[in-house]
Amino acid sequence: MIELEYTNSSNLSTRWLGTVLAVQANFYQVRLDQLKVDKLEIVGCEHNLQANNLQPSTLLCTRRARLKKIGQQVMVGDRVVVDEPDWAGGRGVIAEVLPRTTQLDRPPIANAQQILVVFALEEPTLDAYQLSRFLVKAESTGFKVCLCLNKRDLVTQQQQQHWQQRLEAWGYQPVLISVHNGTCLAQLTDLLSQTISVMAGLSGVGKSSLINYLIPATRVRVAEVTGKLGRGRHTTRHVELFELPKGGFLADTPGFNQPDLTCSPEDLIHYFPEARERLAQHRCQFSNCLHRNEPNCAVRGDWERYQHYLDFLAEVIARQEALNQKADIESTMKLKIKASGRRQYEPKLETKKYRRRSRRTQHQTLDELYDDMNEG
Ligand SMILES: Nc1nc2c(ncn2[C@@H]2O[C@H](COP(=O)(O)OP(=O)(O)OP(=O)(O)O)[C@@H](O)[C@H]2O)c(=O)[nH]1
Ligand SMILES: [Zn+2]
Repeated sequence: MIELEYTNSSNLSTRWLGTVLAVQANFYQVRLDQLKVDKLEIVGCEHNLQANNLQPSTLLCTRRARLKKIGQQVMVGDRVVVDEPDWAGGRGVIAEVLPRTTQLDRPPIANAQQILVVFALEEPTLDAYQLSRFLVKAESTGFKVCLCLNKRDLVTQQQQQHWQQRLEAWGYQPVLISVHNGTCLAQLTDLLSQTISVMAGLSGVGKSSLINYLIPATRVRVAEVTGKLGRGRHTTRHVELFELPKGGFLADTPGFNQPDLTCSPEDLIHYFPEARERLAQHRCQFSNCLHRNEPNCAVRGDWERYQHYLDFLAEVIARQEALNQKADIESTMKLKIKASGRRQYEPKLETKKYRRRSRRTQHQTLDELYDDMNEG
């Protein structure tokens, strides 16, 4: 058990607990909890606060040199202990980073518990394959995945029903909303409260609009939908946490259109909830079944996204083969960048037989050299 001491007599030793909202260069924006920490006991990730009431605040912090020295990174979402707040200047120093419950590397966020995949029913037109790719990528984090479809004002009741049923068959309970009309947003607010959620989705689906609606004080820039594809411009740049009025935080992530699938071929099937369901009921005959043509496969069959699975599988296999090939090349060749800037692989001169030897060694090892030449 780690115990952080707190001395009541001096303001300088006051310690506060907060959440890192944004990171820029060596500065951290920290939202302090509403409560002042009198005594903080940490057992694993649990913490226990005895506190008195003071106003909440956001401080711009640096981190203690000691943290830098031990290589302690501070991420968005981290729970941190802030020392010596300078209330007038709005500054503070991060003294400790509490143990993380989860860690995402891309985007870099600590302590998130769910991914909110946001797509639009129209503008841009909802594409099942693209949505499937986002969902698979989201599932690969191991977090809970929530699905939200925006712009319901742009489609008919029938189209809404169609997607609702179709996505239920995929194993999701989508929340259909319209940020413009404020429809069904209460349901979404409940899903997001008291947890850190990471939002992901195509550019232009209304992620910034959603944040502005849920947290009106933020005023994130919203782009006009432009161009033939009906997509908004990329306006979201950094990872940042937004505090929700009912508690919890929402992280916006830079818009991206084609998430790479980087999982292993064996893991891929587990990122399809409807296939997980099949696997929970029956087992494939072979433990290394990739669910293509293997006999007695429990997964192959009549489900809508089976073809998506096969396509994604081909993609992850190709990616893995390319990586293996690259590793092979790099173990025997080295990349040289020529004066012209051209990149070229050359054999590594590592083995004895290619190295230039000193005269003395040459003489001493003539026999060895002779053997080498004969072998070559
Ligand atoms: N009809 C309709 N349009 C919406 C709705 N929500 C957002 N929009 C519009 O969709 C466009 C794109 O919205 P943004 O909030 O910028 O989209 P985004 O997902 O944040 O885009 P990136 O920042 O590029 O990732 C804007 O023109 C919004 O006004 C909605 O519920 N209905
Ligand atoms: Zn199988």
